[in-house]
Amino acid sequence: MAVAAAEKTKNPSSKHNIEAMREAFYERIAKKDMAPLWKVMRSMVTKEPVSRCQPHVWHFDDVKSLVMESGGLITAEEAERRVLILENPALHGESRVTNSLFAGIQMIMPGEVAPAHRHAASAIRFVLDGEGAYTAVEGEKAFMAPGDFVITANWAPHDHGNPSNKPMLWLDVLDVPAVNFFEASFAEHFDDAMQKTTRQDGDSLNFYGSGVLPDGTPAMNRTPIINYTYARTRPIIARMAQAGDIDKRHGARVRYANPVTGGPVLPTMSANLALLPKGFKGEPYRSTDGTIFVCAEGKGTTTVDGKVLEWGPQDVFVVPPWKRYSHQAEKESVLFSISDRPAQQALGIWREGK
Ligand code: GTQ
Repeated sequence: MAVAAAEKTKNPSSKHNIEAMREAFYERIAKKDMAPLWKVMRSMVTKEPVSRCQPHVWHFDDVKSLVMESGGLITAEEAERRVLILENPALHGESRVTNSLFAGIQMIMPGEVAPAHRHAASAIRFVLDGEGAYTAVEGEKAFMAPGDFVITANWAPHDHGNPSNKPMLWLDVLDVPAVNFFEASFAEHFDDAMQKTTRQDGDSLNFYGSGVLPDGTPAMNRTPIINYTYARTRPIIARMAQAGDIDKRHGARVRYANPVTGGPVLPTMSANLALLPKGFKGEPYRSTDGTIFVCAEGKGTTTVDGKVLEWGPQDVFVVPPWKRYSHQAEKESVLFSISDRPAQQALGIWREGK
C-alpha cells in the first residue's frame, strides 16, 4: 500500500488522487486531535517577525477629553481602576496595544481612591497631567508629577489616591497579555482600600538612587525604586545632549536601571528616556520589541514603515515589532519609551537592526 502511494505521487496523472488521499487523512487525524505540520510550517516558523499590530498615535487632546468624560460616568471606586484602554487598531477587543503589552490612560479625581489590590502582572505608570496624586506601593507613597516613571512590580500591593485639587492622568503599561499568554494570572483584593504606609514618602529613590546601597541588599530581578522622578532624570539627558552624547537613532538616551543589579527595572519590561535636539533626524532602527512611546515635551514625527506619526506633548504612540522607524524632532523633544525587551532577552530571542 505504501509503495503504491509513493508511485502514484511520482505520476502526475494521479495528482488529484494523492490530494484526495491527503485530505481524507487530514480529516481522519483531526478526529484524533492531530494535524499535519507541513501545511502550517511556513506561517508558523516565519522567516522574519510577522506582527498583527499597526503603528498608531493617540493624541492627548482627544484622550484627555474622553477620559474626563468617563469621570462623569463612573467613580474610581466603582470601576476599581478608571482606565480607558489604548487598543491597537488591529487588535480591537483584545485589550492590548502590542501583542504582549496592555496600555491605558488612568484618571483619578480629587478625593478619589483606587482601592488596594495586587496581581501577577507588573505595571508601570508614566505621568501625563496633574500633580500631587500618589501611588502607594509596598508601604511607600510615591507622589507623582508629570514625567515621573513609577514601578508597580508583580504581586506588589498598590492603591492610588488624589489629595490634590486637580484630576491626575497617567499612562499605564502592564504585561497582562504576556501573563495571560502563559495563563498564569492571579489577583487579590484587600479589605482596606488604602494600605498602611510604613516608609517615608518617596523614600526608595533617595535610598537606592544615591550611589550607596543598604549593606547586604539582595539582588532582585526588579528595581527597589518606586518613582524615578522627571526632576531627577530630565537634567541628566540635557547634560548628555550638551556633551554631544547623542545616539544617531535614539538621541541622548538613558535606560532606567535597577540600581542593585544594573539590569532592567522589571524582568518583563524596560524603559528609556531620550532627548532629541531641535532638528534631530534619526537614522532608521528596528528591533523585535514592539515599543510604546510618550512625548513628554516637544513636537516631531516618527516614520514607521513609511507611515508618519505626528506627535506633541502627552501624545502616545506605538511601533510594532521589527518595523523600521526613525524620529524627527521639530523642536527639542523628550520621548519616554517602554517595551518587553527584557522578557525577549531572557528568552534569547531579542534582535535589533537597521
Ligand atoms: O492601576 O492597578 O490600567 O490593575 C489595569 C489594571 C491599571 C492598576 C490598569 C490595573 C491597574
